[in-house]
Amino acid sequence: DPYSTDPERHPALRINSLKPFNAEPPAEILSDNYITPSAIFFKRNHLPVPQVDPKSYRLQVEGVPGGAPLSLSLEELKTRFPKHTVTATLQCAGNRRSEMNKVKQVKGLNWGIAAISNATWSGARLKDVLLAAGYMPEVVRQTSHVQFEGLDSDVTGTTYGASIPLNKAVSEEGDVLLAYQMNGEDLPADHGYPVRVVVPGTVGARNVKWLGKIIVSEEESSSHWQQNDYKGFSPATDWDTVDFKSAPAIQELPIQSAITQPAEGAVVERSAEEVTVKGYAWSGGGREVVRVDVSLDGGRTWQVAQLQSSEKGQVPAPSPPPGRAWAWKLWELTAPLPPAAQELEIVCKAVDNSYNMQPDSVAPIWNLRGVLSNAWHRVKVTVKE
Ligand code: MTE
Ligand code: MO
Repeated sequence: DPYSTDPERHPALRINSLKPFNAEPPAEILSDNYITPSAIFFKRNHLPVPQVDPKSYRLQVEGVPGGAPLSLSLEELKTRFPKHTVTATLQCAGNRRSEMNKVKQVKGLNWGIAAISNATWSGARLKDVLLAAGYMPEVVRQTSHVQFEGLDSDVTGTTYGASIPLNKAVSEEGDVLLAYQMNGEDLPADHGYPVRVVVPGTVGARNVKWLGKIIVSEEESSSHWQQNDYKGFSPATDWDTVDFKSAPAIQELPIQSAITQPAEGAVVERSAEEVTVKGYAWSGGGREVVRVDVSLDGGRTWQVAQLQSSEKGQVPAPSPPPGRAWAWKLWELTAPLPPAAQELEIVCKAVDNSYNMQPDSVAPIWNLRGVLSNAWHRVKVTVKE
């Protein structure tokens, strides 16, 4: 069993698949912490977790035009390059896929609303490592890509791989990291020990774990996950007609928000007189969430939620520079219970600083892989007299 050496996991996680391991925290506890504890951070593995010996580990860097191949030990990665820390939210392209499944069957893991988490990542800047491998902007085509290969592989030896555009990889403001720490500790085995890529603002799939190799190329990664997966299509496209070459690989993700409390089907007491609603909101590409609207009546009337961008009780973090809002915002609204309502249909929708908003329903954005599921999130609760 290639999975016999997988690490132990926190018992609170809701398991979507055991081998490979895929799990999300219960939504109600996701919004308890601004920084998600690593043990309950969602886990998305396509393959067995590789056992990597930190002493013999080498990170290979290849393909830099005009440069030379570079091989770095873990120690060299930690000591030769400045350590940089970024708080960034990771979201799987399949987050909230289960809502698409209710419209029409899609292919993929049936994620709820918690295939998203927020952590603090520390490591070397990818840009600094590429510079050490001889990267010179003048001699590299700006349309190039940076490919990443994981050390996890299937029985045929095929490894997990993905790529990002070169301009994101080398941008001063892109904050792409070769991270060796998560939340101030060595990366946990499930999250890519000893080194993973963190591409803030970009879909989870490009944040390659157990990083073995970096290749600068004029082509995108040839991996299945870059070419034939993690792409968006029209609701009109089905498995007989789909042409994966016709759509770009998902990179920056769209605006997203969801309600973590109360849970679907919860009961609120009329005598409580008020209801508290909590959730998260985030947008890709470093766009900052500027507002979250909440409705208690299915979207007829709205109230503005309070946004929280640091751990409760702590001094709020300074606003990120424009285009570098990599971390989610938690939000909360306490409102009087509408008189006479026996049921509440709670709805949330977020707005980012480009005024992108979420679509109001799932059907128009339904796609066969069930990715990019970001419609208004709706939760029904009962009011008990
Ligand atoms: N990297 C490797 N090497 N293997 C993987 O299976 N899964 C990707 C990405 N990086 C994956 C990987 C996907 S689809 C997601 S959503 C994120 O890792 C999940 O990161 P996490 O498990 O740290 O939450
Ligand atoms: Mo993912």
